[in-house]
Amino acid sequence: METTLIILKPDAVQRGLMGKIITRFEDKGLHIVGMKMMQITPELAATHYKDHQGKPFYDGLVRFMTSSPVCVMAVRGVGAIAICRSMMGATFGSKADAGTIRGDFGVSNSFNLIHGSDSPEAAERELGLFFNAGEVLDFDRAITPWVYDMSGGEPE
Ligand code: IDP
Ligand code: MG
Repeated sequence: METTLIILKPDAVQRGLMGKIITRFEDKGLHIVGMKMMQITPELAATHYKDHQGKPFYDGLVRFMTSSPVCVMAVRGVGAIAICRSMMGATFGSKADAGTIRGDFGVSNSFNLIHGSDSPEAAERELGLFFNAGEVLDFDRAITPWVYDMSGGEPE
């Protein structure tokens, strides 16, 4: 099982879209194992987006991410990182396919509603940035044997 960091960005929170977006992950069968609202500090935004420092959109990105509260989630499942990225859609709302979160709920290229880790290394790093020890919970979910075929012992 992989666990990935999802951030519902300030535009998703302000536009009242948290419930609709969270429902997509739950409906897919993914397991939400951590969730909280928080205000991102400029320091945290800089650390999180360190790979983008120096790019033309960087200052605006940090301003946006710190402008209003976000909802951060730890989302677990087999292949959860790639599944969440495909559910999010392409970076720009104007280009994202219909059926994806960015494609269905937004048109902006910078206000694109959602962040998701893009690799196992990024997921581990980012979960550590946004969640304190004990905030990501390990618990069994009653529906898991119906979400996955467990007949071989492993979720399939
Ligand atoms: P991702 O969120 O799909 O992984 P990245 O390329 O990692 O996309 O960029 C991080 C975030 O920076 C994007 O989600 C978006 O909010 C913002 N961003 C990226 N490229 C641009 C741009 O060209 N103009 C404005 N904002 C951008
Ligand atoms: Mg990225």
